[in-house]
Amino acid sequence: MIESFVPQASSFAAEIDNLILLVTVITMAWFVAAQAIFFGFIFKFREKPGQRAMHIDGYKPEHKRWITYPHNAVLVFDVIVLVFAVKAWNHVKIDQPTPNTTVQVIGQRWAWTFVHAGNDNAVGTPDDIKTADELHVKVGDIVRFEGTSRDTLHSFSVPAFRLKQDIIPGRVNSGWFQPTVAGTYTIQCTEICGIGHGVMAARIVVDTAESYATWMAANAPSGT
Ligand SMILES: [Cu+2]
Repeated sequence: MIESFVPQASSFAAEIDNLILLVTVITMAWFVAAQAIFFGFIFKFREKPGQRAMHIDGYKPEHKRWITYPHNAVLVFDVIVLVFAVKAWNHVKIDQPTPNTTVQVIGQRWAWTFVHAGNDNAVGTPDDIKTADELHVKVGDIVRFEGTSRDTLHSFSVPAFRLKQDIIPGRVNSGWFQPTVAGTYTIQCTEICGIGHGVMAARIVVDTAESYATWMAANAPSGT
């Protein structure tokens, strides 16, 4: 359903969408039920000839039950959401699978710069490839990212991957993703970081193995 608006292009995108869908369905069902009962009672117990509208203060046990029973049911649904949320959190944020490559994501007002690992798959070596506002990764690779900021709070977000990570000055905020569909997707800063925040967009190109090799060769620093 959500994928008809934003494509699912990472290994954990479907899990995040299912979680959003679960929360939406549960809250919608309760909203509709609560409103139906609310307006149904207003209509049924309204003042009409031979019947006065009643003032109910909610202190009698038979009235209070209308709050306590649904409240307990909502708590049960809370626990159900929590189980799936913790599962997704562990999968996406806590477990860090062994990466195929690493990339540095650097936020500054108001652009993203990236340091690609190059052929040795390690950053901080002479074959690193530095780019501004364009990140290249290979489809199927598990990519570890290390996010740093040169100035203020930013947030690295790739909607098609259902990925969002705050980038905090003075820290390295790391994470991972595995792109599953080749294509070009939007990167957005999702933390209000100043007057240019709205234009702090970049793109991520998910290359096929061949186009990734071509890009790496074309952009390799001279002498490596
Ligand atoms: Cu920003």
